Order: sequence, then structure tokens, then C-alpha cells
Amino acid sequence: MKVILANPRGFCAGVNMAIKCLEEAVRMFGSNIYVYHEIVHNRYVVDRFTQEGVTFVDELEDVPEGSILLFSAHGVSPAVRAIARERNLQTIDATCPLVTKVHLEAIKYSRAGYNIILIGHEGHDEVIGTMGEAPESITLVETAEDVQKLEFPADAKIAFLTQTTLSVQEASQVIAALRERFPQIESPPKEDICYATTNRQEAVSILSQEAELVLVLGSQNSSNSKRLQELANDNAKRSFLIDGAHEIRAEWFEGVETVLITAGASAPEVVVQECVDYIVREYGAEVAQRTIQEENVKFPLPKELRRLQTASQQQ
Ligand code: 0JX
Ligand code: SF4
Repeated sequence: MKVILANPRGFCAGVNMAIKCLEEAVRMFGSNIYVYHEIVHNRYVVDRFTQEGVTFVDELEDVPEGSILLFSAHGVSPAVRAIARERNLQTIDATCPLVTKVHLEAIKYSRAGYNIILIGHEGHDEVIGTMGEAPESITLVETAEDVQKLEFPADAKIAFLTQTTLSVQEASQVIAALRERFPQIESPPKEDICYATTNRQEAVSILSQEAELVLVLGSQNSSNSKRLQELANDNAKRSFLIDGAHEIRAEWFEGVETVLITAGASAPEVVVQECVDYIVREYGAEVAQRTIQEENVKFPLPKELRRLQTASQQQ
């Protein structure tokens, strides 16, 4: 048996920054730290920090006044920031800069009087945060069918934005439907689906052609990881989205000569290695790395954290 390891896979620049940010906050302030939503959508990462004493909350009412609170990589709405201020919380914003970019576009289009169509998944943390920037101006669509239901006049002043972790292929169908109905529709010069999402999808799309089985490491609530698994499935491969080697089933390997392994942007390399070790141990597989795209994106830690670091060094 052969295992192909897809590159790029796993942590993106935004996740690296958010996780380092929480690690550093724990190092500086001990475990009495709160995070609004999961820092990233990954069970292993959340369990690890929970064991270290970090508390993840979905309601700010659950955070004691004056505590340290991190905002997750997916971003938050201005309303959440306002509640945090009212509760006198010391906030550190671990939102990925590429999510913030979409927030800023929403603000810009809304101020200029545009109707904004956001392509994204209802109820997703990032979508809730982005819509909160201009709730009166933004309409969410998920599919090309949703576009047909829009009630704007044909000559409406209109623009579209997208969630950062969509399927490139599916989003392009929705965008084509929007352009057909509203040829005047505007969009940001650089698209919102981020480099990490695009590159991981491209790698799976190319490399899955060589495999009968595709294993995607990632959690079920991780949008970008789920899209990788669906993409492999569309390529008529048997594909599974798993949190770790403990979920692997022997029957998946019947008649399989080549397994492709990849990981969503929030899945740590340690869970990938666990799976590789398992397959090598059970099936004597040979492992090959395959790189479709090099990545060298890095984001700095949030300025609030850097300020706190400097302040603590001066004490
Ligand atoms: O569910 P998503 O893919 O948006 O988030 P996840 O799995 O935490 O990935 C990293 C954070 C992505 C933000 O855009
Ligand atoms: Fe940022 Fe993209 Fe990573 Fe999301 S998937 S955190 S937008 S780099």
C-alpha cells in the first residue's frame, strides 16, 4: 500500500496565529482565560486547551467581568465586541486578518449604499460575524437556487462577498448565477476565499486522482475540512473526514492500493502522523510527500497581545 501526503495540508497562517496567540495568553496569564467560540473548529485543539484550563464559551454572559477573553479565528460582530466592552473584559482578537478583510469590505460596501450578497453557510461563526458588520445591508445566499429567490430590482446597486472557506467550485456556480441576474454586480478586487482554502482544495483535486481512498483530518464542524472531503467524494473516491486514527475502520481499505491523506486548515499535524503511523503499522505502507503548492504566509500576533507582552516584560 502507498500513502500520499498532500501538500499543502493542515494549519494555515490564520490558525497558526490564533493558536500561538492562545498559547502565549496561557503562558502569560495562566489558565484563567476565556475564548468566545472554539479558537478553531478542531476537537483535538479545543480538548488540548480545555485540559490546560482554558474555558470556551458561546455566550459572553458566561465570562466573569474583568476576565481575559480571546475572539476566535473566525471573527466576531461589532455587537459582541460591544458586550465585551460593557462587561469590562480584556479582549485579545485572534481573528484571521483574511476574515477581517471581508468585514472591512462589508463595512465599505454598506457605507457606499450597496446591497451586499454574502455567499456562505448559515449559522457558521464567520458568517454570523461578517453579517453583524452591516445586518441591514447583507443578504445570505448558499446556493444558485437562493440567487433566483432574491427580490432586488434588476438594476440594484449590488455587490457580493464570500465566506473564506467555501468550495471554490461551488462558489463559482453561485457567483455565475449572481452575474447572470445582476451583470452590474461588484466584488472586491481580490477574492475572499482565502489562499489556504484554495490551495488545499487544489491539492486534493489533483492528488485524489491517484488514490482509491482519501482521508481528511479535521472536525465535522470545520467548513474548510468538510469541503475537502466533499471534493474528494465528488471525484468518485471513497473519502472520510476524521478527527484522528481512532476513527479509522479496517473495511475502508479493502481493495485499496493508494491512500491520499490531507488535513483541513485547523487540523494539527500530530493527528495526521497518528494516521500515517497506523497505516504503516497495519499495512506496511510506503509514504510519499507530494507538493502541489508552496506556502509561506505568516501573520503577526494581535497588537493587544504584543502590547501585553511588552508591558509584562517591563515589570
Ligand atoms: O469552519 P472553518 O473552516 O471556517 O474554520 P476552521 O476549521 O476553524 O479553520 C480555520 C479557521 C478558518 C477561518 O477562516
Ligand atoms: Fe485565515 Fe484562510 Fe486560515 Fe481561515 S482558512 S484562518 S481565512 S488563512
